[in-house]
Amino acid sequence: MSDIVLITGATSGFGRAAARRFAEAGWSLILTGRRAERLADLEKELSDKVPVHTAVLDVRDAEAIKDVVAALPEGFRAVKALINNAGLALAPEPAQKADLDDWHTMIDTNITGLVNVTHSLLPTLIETGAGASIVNLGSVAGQWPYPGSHVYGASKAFVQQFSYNLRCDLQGTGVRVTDIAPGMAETEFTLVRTGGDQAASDKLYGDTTPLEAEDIAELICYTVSLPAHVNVNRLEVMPTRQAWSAFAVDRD
Ligand code: NDP
Ligand code: 8X3
Repeated sequence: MSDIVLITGATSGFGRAAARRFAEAGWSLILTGRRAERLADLEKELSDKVPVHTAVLDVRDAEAIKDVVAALPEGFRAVKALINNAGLALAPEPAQKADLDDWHTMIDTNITGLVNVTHSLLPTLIETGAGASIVNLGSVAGQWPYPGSHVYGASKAFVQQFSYNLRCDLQGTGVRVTDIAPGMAETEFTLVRTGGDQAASDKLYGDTTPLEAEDIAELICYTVSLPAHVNVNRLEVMPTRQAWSAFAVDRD
């Protein structure tokens, strides 16, 4: 029987690329996200290659997650890898101009959603034991401050520390935990962050060479496919053409 991966946010970006990469590697796929039509398209695309189960899921809804896990069909229950990828940034403006609802949406999705899914899958992953993995999508924004990152970056700092803390508690179970922290990657991320501003997205990713969703999918698949005794704690990855910048100084 093939290994089983559950991916949150499989309808776009890293999640969709990871679904395709895991299919190439022969894994059975549990694909989740809010957009049913995209899940159906992906199922149609990949189900010739590997078994695919899809479930419409908003990770903010803890009860819905329990239902999805309880309703996993035979052949999809023994999940070996959980990819906590669903997430978003909103409100690119400075903190003092940001909408409080946007802050709550980021916290509810990137923090509460991620712990909801993790909590529901932990018993299964522990039962799977040696070789099981949780991969959490953090960000360089969880480590490095920049203007307009406010709650988004802070939510990804949570993801990093939660990943490390999980490792401590899961020691002895065989379940591995990894925080993958990408830098700038061209997906729908900036469209979502800017409320659908295609020009802003094109400008950010234009005239340079951002990471592609497939780059991160490759790292996700690589991480969970390493021998069971190897745990990658954190992988920070940037485009070669992205680096840190100088401190900002306010002057008279
Ligand atoms: P995309 O916007 O392309 O994809 C985000 C995915 O998250 C979508 O599939 C979306 O699906 C899903 N999602 C959002 N909110 C929810 C929700 N409430 N419930 C379930 N699914 C949800 O962005 P990326 O692929 O770039 O982002 C994936 C992850 O990577 C995020 O956690 C992001 O923070 C992180 N990241 C992105 C970077 C980048 O530069 N692109 C860099 C570093 C980290 P749907 O709308 O159908 O629910
Ligand atoms: C997204 C990457 O550089 O916009 O997590 O913070 S960045």
